[in-house]
Amino acid sequence: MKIIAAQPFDFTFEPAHTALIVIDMQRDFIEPGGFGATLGNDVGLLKKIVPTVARLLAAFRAAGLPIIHTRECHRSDLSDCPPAKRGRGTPSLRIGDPGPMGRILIAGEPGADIVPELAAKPGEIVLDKPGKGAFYATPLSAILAERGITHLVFAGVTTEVCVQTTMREANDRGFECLLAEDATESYFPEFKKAALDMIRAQGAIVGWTATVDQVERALRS
Ligand code: TIU
Repeated sequence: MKIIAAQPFDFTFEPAHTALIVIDMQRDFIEPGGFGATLGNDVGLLKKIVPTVARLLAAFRAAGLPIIHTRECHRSDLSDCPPAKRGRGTPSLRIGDPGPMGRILIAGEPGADIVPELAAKPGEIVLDKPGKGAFYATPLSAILAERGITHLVFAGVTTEVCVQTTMREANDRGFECLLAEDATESYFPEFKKAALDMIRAQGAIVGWTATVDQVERALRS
């Protein structure tokens, strides 16, 4: 057993049953001209966590633990994109429209790829998901069950949208969940703070939070 000095209290885990899930560190959310930018967001904030996420990936790789990368994207015929999602709001480009990094949020287009600094290594799982939560319409439950995973460490973007949705889905499915606070980011700093606060409130009602330093220290211990 290992222990992460987390909030609101220690997170105890067995490395053999623990995996890292890195959510949607894609060019479409992090680089100019992608999905995040079409929604009117300043993507610069998200770019800043790339080195921290890289450190967390390196720690899990060094420990030989499973790593799952997710990508929010849709089939090229948009058959898995609900019209309600595509039609929402007044973005500058809609899902499937051609943009500077290819068609917005479409699988196989350059924008849907993970930023090169965080690319998956051989043996790591890359999971495409049509929703905000990574359990919806994906084989994630089966992938985790096959490997006997009970504990999940989360990183990625954005904190209050895809990361929080996936963490809540995992919590309801019985996983013990910890979010790496400095390896996640939102376009809205106040939403990041609120999401972290609500995750660990009420005795870790959704899960724990800890810094990448704290996770690294536990993995090395
Ligand atoms: N817009 C926003 O904050 N997020 C998303 O649309 N997807 C993810 O969080 N990945």
